[in-house]
Amino acid sequence: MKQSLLDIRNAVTEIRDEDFNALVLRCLQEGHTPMEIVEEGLARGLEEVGRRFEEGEYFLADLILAGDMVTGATDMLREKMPAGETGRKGKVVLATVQGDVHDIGKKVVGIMLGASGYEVIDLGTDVPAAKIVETVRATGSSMVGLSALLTTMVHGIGEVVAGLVEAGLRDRVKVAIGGACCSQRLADEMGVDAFGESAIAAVRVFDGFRDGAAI
Ligand code: B12
Repeated sequence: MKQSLLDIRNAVTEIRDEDFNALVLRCLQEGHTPMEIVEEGLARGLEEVGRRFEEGEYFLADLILAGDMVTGATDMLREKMPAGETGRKGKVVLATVQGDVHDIGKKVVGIMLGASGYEVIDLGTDVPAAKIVETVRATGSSMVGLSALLTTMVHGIGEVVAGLVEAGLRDRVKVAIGGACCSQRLADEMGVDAFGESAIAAVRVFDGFRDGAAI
């Protein structure tokens, strides 16, 4: 791995925010794509922060600081992404499930989907199932992306599926999930159509939805 990507990863892991955005910019200037910087640098660094938190070496304040560092860098990278022909591929309603405020990964997924031609309706974090279903109905969207990082909140995924069924929308709407606590197994259990392990996978998943259905 290139040194500058490693430097980004280490800065996040060790929560060194001094000159952090300059480091990210340097990496861009060296020719790395925003996606490489996110996946190889920022996300890997956060993974290690999460591990240290789990082991009691880091505290909540550290999670917050690391999260802020990465959010700032992600917002900066968003501006460097090519604007796709927005909406060409259809509308995706994106949300983090109720009770969960993690949004860095969802934002990255939104950036990638936008850049590859989807219109992204990002409802934010901690979103009740009813609001997601209502947005699908009101916008006529046929795709939903749900982010879930907390094991304790995954039931929110099932609530969205149930809400779509109840509203008579399930037949024409495809649902994908992603986030640290998601897996193909969880997707099967919750009755959703797909699981994506990264933002790049998210594009593949939603492209697959379009190919498989008359949208
Ligand atoms: C940063 C962080 C925070 C920040 C979030 C800031 C923010 N604005 O998002 C803050 C400090 C707020 C936070 C709070 C908490 N957190 Co936290 N957090 C993290 C951490 C370190 C990184 C998450 C992250 O941003 N990763 C980087 C992104 C890029 O990766 P990602 O989210 O996985 O997204 C990628 C893919 O999953 C995928 N993807 C994501 N969404 C979607 C959606 C679709 C549709 C698709 C296809 C793909 C996809 O693409 C993304 C890009 O590649 C993780 C550790 C980890 N390993 O995940 C813990 C972690 C998720 N947190 C955890 C916990 C316990 C908490 C708290 C409960 C702590 C507490 N005691 O209060 C609170 C909960 C608050 C709440 N109600 O939600 C646990 C969850 C354990 C569990 N399994 O339930 C983790 C795993 C840490 C740990 N190892 O213990 N956290």
